[in-house]
Amino acid sequence: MKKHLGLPSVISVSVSLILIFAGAGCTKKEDSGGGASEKSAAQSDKNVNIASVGETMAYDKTELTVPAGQDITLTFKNNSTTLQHNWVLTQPGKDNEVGLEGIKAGLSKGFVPDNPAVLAHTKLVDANGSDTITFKAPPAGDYPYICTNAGHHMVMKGTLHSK
Ligand code: CU1
Repeated sequence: MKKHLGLPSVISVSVSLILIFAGAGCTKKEDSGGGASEKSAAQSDKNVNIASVGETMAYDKTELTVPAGQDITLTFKNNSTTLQHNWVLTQPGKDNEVGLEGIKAGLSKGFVPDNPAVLAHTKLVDANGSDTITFKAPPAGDYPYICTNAGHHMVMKGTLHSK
């Protein structure tokens, strides 16, 4: 059952297309914080660590880079003392749809909907907890990741670069 999501979905797709074209036309990355952050964003690794930031709805990394088609081991550490979070990787342009369906899926499903656009996900991790998953990195491209705990996906998100 696909739902028409209207304008936000259109905007999301448009933004994704813009990002795809921007990425295709230019391999130079924005310099935002000097060499160290550039390296961490560009570094491609089969072992990935990501965490939540304090009591905020944010990941400590908004960009991850992995080698396409390889088996990836990802550990998500939840540093909050109160909030539950997860890490959900989706097909390009599907983050908002998956986030909204996740709310409906509810706590019993860890807010992860039964949707083929979900490529990989951790469990819903309790405060101070962590979860490690393995998954095959998708074909080369840019894929959104989100936390699907109810209300988080609009702000708690990032992009996985598979290359
Ligand atoms: Cu979250």
